[in-house]
Amino acid sequence: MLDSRLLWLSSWMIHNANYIREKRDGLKVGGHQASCASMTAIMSALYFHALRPQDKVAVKPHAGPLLHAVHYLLGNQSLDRMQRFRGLGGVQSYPSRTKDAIPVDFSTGSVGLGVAITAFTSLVQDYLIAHGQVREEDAGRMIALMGDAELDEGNIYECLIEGYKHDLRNCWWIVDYNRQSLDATTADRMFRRFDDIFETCGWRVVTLKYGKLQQEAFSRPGGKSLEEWIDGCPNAEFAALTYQGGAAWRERLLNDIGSKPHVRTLLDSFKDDALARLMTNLGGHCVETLVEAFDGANDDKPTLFIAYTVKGHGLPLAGHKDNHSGMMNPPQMEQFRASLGIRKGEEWEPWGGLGDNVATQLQAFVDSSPLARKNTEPVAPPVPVPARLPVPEGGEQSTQGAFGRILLDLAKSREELADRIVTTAPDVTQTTNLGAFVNQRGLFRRQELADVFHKAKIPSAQKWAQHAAGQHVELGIAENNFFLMLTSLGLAAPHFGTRLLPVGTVYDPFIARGLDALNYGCYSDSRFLLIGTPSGLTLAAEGGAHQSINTPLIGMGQPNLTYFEPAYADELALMMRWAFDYMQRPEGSSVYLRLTTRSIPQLDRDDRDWEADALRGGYWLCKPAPGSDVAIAFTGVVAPEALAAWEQLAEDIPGIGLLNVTSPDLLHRGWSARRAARWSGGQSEPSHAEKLLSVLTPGAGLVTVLDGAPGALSWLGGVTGMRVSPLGVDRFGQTGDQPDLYRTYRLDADAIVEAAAELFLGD
Ligand SMILES: Cc1ncc(C[n+]2csc(CCOP(=O)(O)OP(=O)(O)O)c2C)c(N)n1
Ligand SMILES: [Mg+2]
Repeated sequence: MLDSRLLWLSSWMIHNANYIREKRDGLKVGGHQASCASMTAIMSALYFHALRPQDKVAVKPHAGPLLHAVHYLLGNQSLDRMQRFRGLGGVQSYPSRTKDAIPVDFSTGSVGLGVAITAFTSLVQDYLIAHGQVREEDAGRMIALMGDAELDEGNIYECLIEGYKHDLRNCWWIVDYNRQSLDATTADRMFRRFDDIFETCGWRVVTLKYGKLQQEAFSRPGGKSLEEWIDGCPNAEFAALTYQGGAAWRERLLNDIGSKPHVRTLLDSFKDDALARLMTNLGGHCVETLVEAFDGANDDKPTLFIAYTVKGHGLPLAGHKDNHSGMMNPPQMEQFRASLGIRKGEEWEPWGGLGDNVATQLQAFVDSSPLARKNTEPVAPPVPVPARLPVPEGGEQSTQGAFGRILLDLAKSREELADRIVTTAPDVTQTTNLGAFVNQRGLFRRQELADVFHKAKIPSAQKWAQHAAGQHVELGIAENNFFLMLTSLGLAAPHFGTRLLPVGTVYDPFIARGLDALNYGCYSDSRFLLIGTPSGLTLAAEGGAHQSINTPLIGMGQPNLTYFEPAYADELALMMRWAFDYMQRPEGSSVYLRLTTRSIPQLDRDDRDWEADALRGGYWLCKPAPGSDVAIAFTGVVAPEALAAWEQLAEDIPGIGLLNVTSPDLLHRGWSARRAARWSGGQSEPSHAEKLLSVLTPGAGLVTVLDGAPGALSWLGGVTGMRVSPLGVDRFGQTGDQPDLYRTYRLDADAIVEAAAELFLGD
């Protein structure tokens, strides 16, 4: 009965948004009635029976309305928000941790990612158990309710492999196996393939093909023939017959197996409606079958439930190949309402159409479910961050090298911060300078593993003992996994009430490989420190495939991620300290640092006056004279070229300024927020970019330069109306040594001087 309630409420919510609520823009509102209908029994059995308070669930994105219906019945969701489904401030289209008002354990939307995140969160739970921060007896199950088309996403298999390596446990994936995706019915050839794949990776596979009605019918005379027929029926034909209904089922079955013993009698015992119900009484629609299966999987082995279903089950859309975005029309909806006995005007009543006694009993049942006892997400106590992180010594340093040394210093310290750092990398631990931290703090493994090379006394710089207290999670090369791992680690605070400070390193160009997973993590408001290194064509000899170009634009364009690109080691130490603090603030975000392996001469600083501005996005390395009409603005590794050009130019253009843009992201955000604030209220102070640039004369010339897409800095010209000459990289790189490449791509001092001279002299 609960499943038909969920079916009604989800269908009605979508119907209301599309057919009843006023529309102002002529745009489709949408919603997925058929995808919801497919899962009502699964959701009922899970939420009102199997789920325990400590379990966490990712719900198939297009079944979001069902999750809201569940919480509506529990009294956690308001009528107002339900009525504003897909409208501003209303129920979100797809479950969202950050935008929805009900408890959402995992955001979903980009299919596949919301599934794999459950596995990584289970690994994080194991990490916390091993580190004494979560008790084994409190371990929850991480559960994904997924569509069958999600099984086509590559990141699922990357996750399976990684999960196997890490001995994944406490994870259930429940497939709504309706054998329909958005466009089509699933290829029949995939039958049983998923069993093989998952079993190979250590999972138990439980297939729920038949419901109790079918099982009973199969046990009757003629039943075996019916069962064999169902097993042999191609997916598309099964779907089409489902759509056509009882009479079509009968005709087809009589045609195919009517001459077999007892079949006709068996079929005659069902009227058309009952026959249609029988034929679609698949395992995933039978609460009893589901409950038994969930109860049966009572250990911690990762388990895949393949629950056979019909897309649009119980609705006139059932089985139609175009039903993914299909919707019941108003007459169909009327009929559906009437069939449930719900009176007009009582459509939003949680138990409309049911007698008072039944309604009271159902409400009591729902209120006593473990879900009703689920606590709100905890707030983790903050981890103290030291006032300063020591700056590594050395006249010449690269930011990547300095990063490794700052982390090593932390690893050797007794700071609580150091105990809460967890590092991870997609098979690039050594080449991104994480190795020293790992030598110090060890590799995390639930079961201890000896370092074979160390035991055999084979010399190696990497002493990677693997044990439960280790603080580095070594991953295979798949960047999607890397970002999902970071996301899960960065959600430890709201998920488990204890904060981890994840630090992940990846080759900067390969951020693009995991970009959707990075976006997913940011959308979930997970908090981590992402190190993209090495970056840019400064990487020189590695060639064009490894030289990142547009990552500064990713850093600027990605919400919930603050991007910095330091030039010097002292800037980096400052930014890392800031990041560890900012990652923990309610208004904070994840942080991305774009680093390099090129060593450059460090500066002798006389003071720390530059620091506050560096954390706002930029500071004058060489202050311009008031009213100066030319300046150079640079970001990151091209600092020596910018300085050399500045020195040359200063002879002819006294008072020329040199601006070190430490975060194009913060500068741009502050500037555009200030513009918007003129109309929408808020910040009334000039932005940092305006303050920095307003010392120059209006219409002054500005040369911008970075080892990346020039658009990351060229916008600076718009701040006070300057003429800009943007230097940067807008073509693929290639092999070469650094001087050759800087000359070829016009990042060298000569190019900066030429551009500045041209601006100074006028175009
Ligand atoms: C990465 C990604 N690609 C495409 C989509 C668009 N999309 C949403 S649902 C869907 C098909 C889903 O089919 P299935 O997972 O079988 O779910 P069902 O609706 O059949 O339950 C697609 C292609 C998406 N949400 N995410
Ligand atoms: Mg499907």
